Amino acid sequence: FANMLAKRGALIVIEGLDQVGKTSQATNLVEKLKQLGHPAQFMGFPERSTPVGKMIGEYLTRSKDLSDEAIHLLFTANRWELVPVIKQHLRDGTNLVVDRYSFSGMAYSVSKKGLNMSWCKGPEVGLPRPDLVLFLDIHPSRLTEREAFGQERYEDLKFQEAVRENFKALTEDYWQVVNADRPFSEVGQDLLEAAIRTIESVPGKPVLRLWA
Ligand code: FDM
Repeated sequence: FANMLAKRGALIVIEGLDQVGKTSQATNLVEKLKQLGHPAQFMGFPERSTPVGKMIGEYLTRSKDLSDEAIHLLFTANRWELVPVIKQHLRDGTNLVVDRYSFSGMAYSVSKKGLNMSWCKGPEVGLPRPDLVLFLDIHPSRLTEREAFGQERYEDLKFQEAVRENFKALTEDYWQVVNADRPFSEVGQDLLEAAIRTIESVPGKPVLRLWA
């Protein structure tokens, strides 16, 4: 991505446990950014509309079983197949707000025990590195109270506790941890401020490669 130095969009990722409010916050953030004159576009992983995404969807709703290795690689492939779209948006100056990315890919797979960190990381290496990761943090016991919790695979308290620990182990300097156990609008305001700071800082900076 060495030629992407001029005015470009920021790659902003929202991460966190199931049902913490990532999708609503991401959608809201896109709207707020647009209102302030920053071109913005929502994206989410898994993107279930592609052929790979359809297999992931069937796995998550339990209509299909796959080995832990196979589903891990499908989640990664689902990101790689959208890299051209991501790069085009950033080049066009559109800021991307992405609901889950490789950090979910790592945190969930590694929580399965059979898979280790370095094996899981391999296929993620070289994806566009986010300029900002907003980690919506909450204690998992606060999530099990929510109505939709428990419907899909992985929505189990013990598993979510492991996922939270594995997320935290991935923290890097481009991460910001946001306390998500607060009213929606307060969380949203923090996300907006962090996003704008990042958007203003990216022009002239290349898009880096994740874990490379
Ligand atoms: N998930 C999501 C993974 O295990 N790996 C990944 O790479 C991604 C992107 O899929 F339980 C898990 C996390 C969650 C499930 O996510 C579906 P959504 O946000 O509920 O669609």
